[in-house]
Amino acid sequence: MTIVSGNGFKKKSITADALAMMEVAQREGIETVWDRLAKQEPQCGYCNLGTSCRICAMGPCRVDPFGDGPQKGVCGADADIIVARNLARMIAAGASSHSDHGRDILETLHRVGEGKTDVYSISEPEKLKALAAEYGLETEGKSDQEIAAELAWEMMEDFGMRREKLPLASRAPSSRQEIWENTGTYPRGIDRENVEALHRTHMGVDNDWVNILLHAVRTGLSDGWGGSMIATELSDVLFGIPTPKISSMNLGVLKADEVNIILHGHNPMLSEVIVAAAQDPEMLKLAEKAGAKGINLAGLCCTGNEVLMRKGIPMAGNHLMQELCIMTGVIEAMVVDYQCIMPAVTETAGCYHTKVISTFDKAKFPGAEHISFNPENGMAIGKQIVQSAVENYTNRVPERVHIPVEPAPMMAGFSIEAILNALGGTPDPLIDAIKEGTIRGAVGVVGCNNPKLKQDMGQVELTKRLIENDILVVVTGCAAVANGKAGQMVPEAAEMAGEGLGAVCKALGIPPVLHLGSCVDNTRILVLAAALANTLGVDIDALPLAGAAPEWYSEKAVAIGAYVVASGIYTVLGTAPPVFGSPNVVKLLTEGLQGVFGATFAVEPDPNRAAALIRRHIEKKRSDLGLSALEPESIPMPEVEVALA
Ligand code: BF8
Ligand code: SF4
Repeated sequence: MTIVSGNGFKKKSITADALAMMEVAQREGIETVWDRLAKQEPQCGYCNLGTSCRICAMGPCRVDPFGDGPQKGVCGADADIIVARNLARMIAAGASSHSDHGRDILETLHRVGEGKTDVYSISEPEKLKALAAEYGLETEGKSDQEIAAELAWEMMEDFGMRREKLPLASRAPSSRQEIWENTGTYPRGIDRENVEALHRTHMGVDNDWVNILLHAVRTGLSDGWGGSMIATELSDVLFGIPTPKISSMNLGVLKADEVNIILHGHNPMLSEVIVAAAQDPEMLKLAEKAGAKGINLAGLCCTGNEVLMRKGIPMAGNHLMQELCIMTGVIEAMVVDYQCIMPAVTETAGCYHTKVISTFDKAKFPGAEHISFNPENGMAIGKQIVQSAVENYTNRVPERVHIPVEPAPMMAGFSIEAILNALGGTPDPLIDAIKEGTIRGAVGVVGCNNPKLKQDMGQVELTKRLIENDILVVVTGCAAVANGKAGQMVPEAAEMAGEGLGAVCKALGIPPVLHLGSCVDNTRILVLAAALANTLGVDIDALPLAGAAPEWYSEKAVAIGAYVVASGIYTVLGTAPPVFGSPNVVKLLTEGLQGVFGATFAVEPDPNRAAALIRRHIEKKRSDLGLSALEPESIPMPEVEVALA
């Protein structure tokens, strides 16, 4: 095997733990995501532009919009149609992933309602009742279990075809809902929009590229105001509303003298059970017998974020750490559910004693041990998984143990309820600070790692520039983990913020970068934005807000981008989406959407330039609201000087 990352690995990450483990990979001849990327290069130019199509057997086709090659596929589809279809399919896949996760949580609520589970119960009865009221259900005199059953039954309709509008979308300002109605993008049924997206993008159905993209937006909205929102709301109801707590991040959270279990994936159903099973006296005794001092759980990706937010479980790393963490030699089991789990992890684990344990029947990994998770007897399965990890402790090879860094402390747990609580119960202090200009605005910095970009740099640098210019940053997903590792999420990080934001954070004892949770929890940002807009009596697009996904890689991130922009929030992407083969589609996404949804996309890989774009946007919004504002163009646009990869 050729290890091509070689001495170039310093360019691949800004984090000390990743660089240290890349050295181990090189020394031991273990392949990583960066090596595989190098072997793919140069990647296909047509696919990068979005102008390749393989959706039917008359193809595959490639069109060459800027050259002398074919301008149409065999069926006659041009670059606009092919790019729009491909983008719509990305959004449908992303929205389906989030929404199917939401469905799994919903089915769990349904089981609680039916009394068919040995492990789950209602943790937040008040939130359950409030949700039931939103769905028009009578709760008076009913038990939590009865309400759970009725609410679950109602929410199952959200996935079907009887609704004309998704109920949770009515949380948006009425002016926003009117835009959705007038453009035919108001989401109806979650499954319906996704299936229709697949139907429309079959050969010979929707061939009007604008019409395709409008439906893609509707599909995205069915995720943001539907499937993802259900996932977040019901996870809170079942597992608890997150509250602020101190925890830690990076590979230093692993323990050399304990059994280490990594929780990787997205769905908190299983990980919540593992958290309970790992505290079971019987399991702890087994661990002791095996010679370990305890059982240490650590998260990866969004499952990690879920248990960090609610239980304070430390986080081993974000997306690009999944192979590297195994090379510490201390992982007894990597327990995976679904999404963003590279199939490569089983091969890396094969170089060590680590077991990869897959748990969902819809997500199997060759080379992994499969323990099928069933919520009805979840605790027994949770214990079986923990026991399997504990029994593996004696197989650890002490000479191969290498935990390269000390953990970085950080604060997580900022649900909207927790933010309002920190503000004294109402959003007014935040609104006042924005009005006064001590806080200029707020930005959601979200999304993934992508090996094409230096790991964590986009997230961390962009966040730095924003907070030092008094812009509050809220984070989710793998972006949040980057900020945590970089020390931007402790209350002391108020020192890194500008004078105005810093003073507010110090007064409240909070960091200038607030961890809102996993990627489905981007819906917390929608809820906060809608609450701010409704309080001020304006639409979301009038607010000094923006979104950014500096290092996104996944289809889910594209779905998020679609619903965030269609909800009125300007969004800057760090990785270019595969749309540049159609100048028409690019113009629509970066300019045309402004007239429809009051927000657009921008693509800017350089975090300093992305920060300037966002600051200009926020100052423009402030000025439009009649608030004190800088002249947007007075904010300098830096030259590209950062080495991106
Ligand atoms: O849903 S941020 S790499 S782990 S897709 Fe995946 Fe991206 Fe991480 Fe979470 Ni979100
Ligand atoms: Fe080619 Fe058209 Fe078939 Fe796509 S749908 S593969 S462009 S013939």
